[in-house]
Amino acid sequence: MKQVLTPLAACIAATVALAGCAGSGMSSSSAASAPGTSGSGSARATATLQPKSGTNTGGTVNFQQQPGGVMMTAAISGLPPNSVHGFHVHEKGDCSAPDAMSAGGHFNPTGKPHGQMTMPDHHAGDMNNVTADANGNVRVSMLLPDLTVGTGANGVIGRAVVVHKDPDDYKTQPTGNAGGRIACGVVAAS
Ligand SMILES: [Cu+2]
Repeated sequence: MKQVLTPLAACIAATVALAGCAGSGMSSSSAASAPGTSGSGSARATATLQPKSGTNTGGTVNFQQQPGGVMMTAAISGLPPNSVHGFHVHEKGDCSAPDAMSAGGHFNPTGKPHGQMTMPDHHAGDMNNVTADANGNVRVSMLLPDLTVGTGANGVIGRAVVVHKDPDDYKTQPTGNAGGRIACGVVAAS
């Protein structure tokens, strides 16, 4: 199982209207911009997903500031084959609980109802469901328009990324009825 994302693959997935990929390179450049600032074209953050609720689910989630929002790229492993899972940014950067309930609810700085990213009303931390392949792996990128890579009001740094046991129905309030929390990772500047 590969858990290492290639920047090239992320850029291919993110080709739409993005000029930043050309400069993303293969090296980390955290010194180039102060972590925690928002709006920087190069601000990045990462969450390492840890297994929760007795699962073997893990992975890595990267965030990079782009002109239209935050490009999120995830590599997740250890899921049941072909399974679908709710996937959100949660408000508290605390994955300490065995069931990850310590991460709190969905990150919702603007007080919106829960929904799908494409719907007018949704939490800033609402992301689309992720679907595992036949080997139980996920590789996906999404542009998250309501977030920044920073520590401000809409910032992902200091939040948590949660993978749920079940699919998000995009309508049940405020959780999407996505079931238990099977992996969790705290988002830190990178
Ligand atoms: Cu969630």
